[in-house]
Amino acid sequence: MSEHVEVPESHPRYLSLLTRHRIEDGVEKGITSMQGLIAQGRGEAFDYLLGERTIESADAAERAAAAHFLLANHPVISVNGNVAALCPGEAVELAEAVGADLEVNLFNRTDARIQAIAEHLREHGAEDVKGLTADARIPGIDHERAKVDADGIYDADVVLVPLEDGDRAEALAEMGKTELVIDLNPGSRSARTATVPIIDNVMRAIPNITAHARALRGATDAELRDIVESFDRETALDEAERAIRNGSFD
Ligand code: PTJ
Repeated sequence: MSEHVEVPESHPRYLSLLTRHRIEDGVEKGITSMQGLIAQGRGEAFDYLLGERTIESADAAERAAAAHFLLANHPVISVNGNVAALCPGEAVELAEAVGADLEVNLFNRTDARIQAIAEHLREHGAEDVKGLTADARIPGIDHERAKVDADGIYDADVVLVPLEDGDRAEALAEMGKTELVIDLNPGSRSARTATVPIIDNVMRAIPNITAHARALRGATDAELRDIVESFDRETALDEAERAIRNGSFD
């Protein structure tokens, strides 16, 4: 949190204010883009209506995501400037829990931001951070998000894409990858394209996927496949939309 601002934990909007400070700090450190501030504002509005909680259908999506991770041959967690600012330690912990790679992939890509994010993830315990080589391209995308590592996202069978824009989500789906998308907007193109749309705040979703993965560690492949197959993406999207439409303005 910014050193100059202290928010008491008793403040009714403590978590939301903490989130804002993390994003502000991210911008100050050269991790988060200015557009990341705007994306955060949009996400906050949806989260407010959701009641800033993980709804039941999102928890089911997080459990299905954990099962996908545990069944994967090569899972990768894509990290952008918002995720790096909001939950770097939690992303590293999830990567360790499910044996996934972490790869920096940016919409507003600059070398300086890529390096700053990789360094920030290392400071939070990451040993190997991908995304710096960028020696492969996702077909069908004409912006910077196409740039991926050949032995990272390009080769992955399961990719977690938090706070995505729709283009890459669609292109990754075209490549036949299983996409786990975290986005507070159930109507966003990426959520609508995802194999598993997780309509939750990334700060709650990532630790909860880790918790599910730990709980499922002893499960057989058949049990994991059962979890994957019984998850219904349309229900998850509908439930989230209903919760938001009925959300309270208190
Ligand atoms: O770091 P970069 O350069 O890769 O840029 C990242 C951003 C997020 C700026 C870029 O991907 C972008 O512009 O995204 P969009 O198109 O604004 O979409 C962001 C989506 O994430 C929106 O649907 C928001 O509702 C959602 N969102 C914002 N904050 C959160 C969130 N979803 C989950 N958790 C959040 N904390």
